[in-house]
Amino acid sequence: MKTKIAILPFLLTATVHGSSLLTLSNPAADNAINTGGGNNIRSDWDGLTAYPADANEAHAVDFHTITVAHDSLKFYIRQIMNATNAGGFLSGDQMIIFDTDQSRATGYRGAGDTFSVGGEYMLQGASIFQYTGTGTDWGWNYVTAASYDDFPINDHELSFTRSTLGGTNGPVAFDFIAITDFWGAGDVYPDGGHGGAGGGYYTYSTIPEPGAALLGGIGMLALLRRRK
Ligand SMILES: [Ca+2]
Ligand SMILES: [Ca+2]
Ligand SMILES: [Ca+2]
Ligand SMILES: [Ca+2]
Repeated sequence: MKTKIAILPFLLTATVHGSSLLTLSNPAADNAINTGGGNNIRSDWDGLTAYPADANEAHAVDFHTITVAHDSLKFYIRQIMNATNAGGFLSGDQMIIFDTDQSRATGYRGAGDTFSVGGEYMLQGASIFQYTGTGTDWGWNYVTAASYDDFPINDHELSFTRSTLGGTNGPVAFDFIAITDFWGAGDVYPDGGHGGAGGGYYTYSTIPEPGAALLGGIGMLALLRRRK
C-alpha cells in the first residue's frame, strides 16, 4: 500500500508540467505502405496502432485518429477525420505541428503561446514547412510536398522522407499535436494541444520503447493466466 501512495503524487506532478500522453512506434517494412495518389487502399495500415480516438467535436475540419509509422526511408501519417474541409484536404486548415527536438523552448508555440509543444516543422495539407521564427511570431520556409492519397474523403495517408524533418535520417523521436486553427478555435488532437506549457501532446519514436514491450508482455501474461 505504501508504494501506491508514493507513486500518485509523482504522476500528478508530471501532468502539471505538461507531458506526453502516449508514445507509440510503428515500424514497417520498407515501402510496405503505399501513399501514392489514387491507390485508395488502407489495408497497408492493418496491424499498426493509432493514437487514441478524438471526439467528433463537429468542427468543419475534425480529427478522429492519427497513425504514424516509419520504415528505413520515410515517415508515414494517416489521418482519419470526422470531417474534412468542404474545399478538400489541401484547404490549409489541417495541420500537424512536429516538435522534433522535443523541447517547447524551441520552435513555434502558436501566436498566443498556447501550443503544448514548440514546433520545428509543420505539415499543412500535404505541404511541409520549417519554422524560422523565434517562438510566437509567424515565419516558415517551405520544405517539400508529401506524397498523399486523400480518398476515401475522410481518410488521408501521407509519406515523406525522414530527413525532411531534419538531420540525415530525421529525428529518432518527435512530439506532435494536430490542429485545425492556430488560435485554438477549431479541433485539437489531443485536446490538451492548446493548453500551453501544461498541455498534452503525443510522441512518436522510431525505437519501440522497452516499457511498451514490457506492458505488452504483462498484458500477454495476464491473458495467459486468464486462459488457464
Ligand atoms: Ca495506401
Ligand atoms: Ca475531433
Ligand atoms: Ca522544439
Ligand atoms: Ca479534439
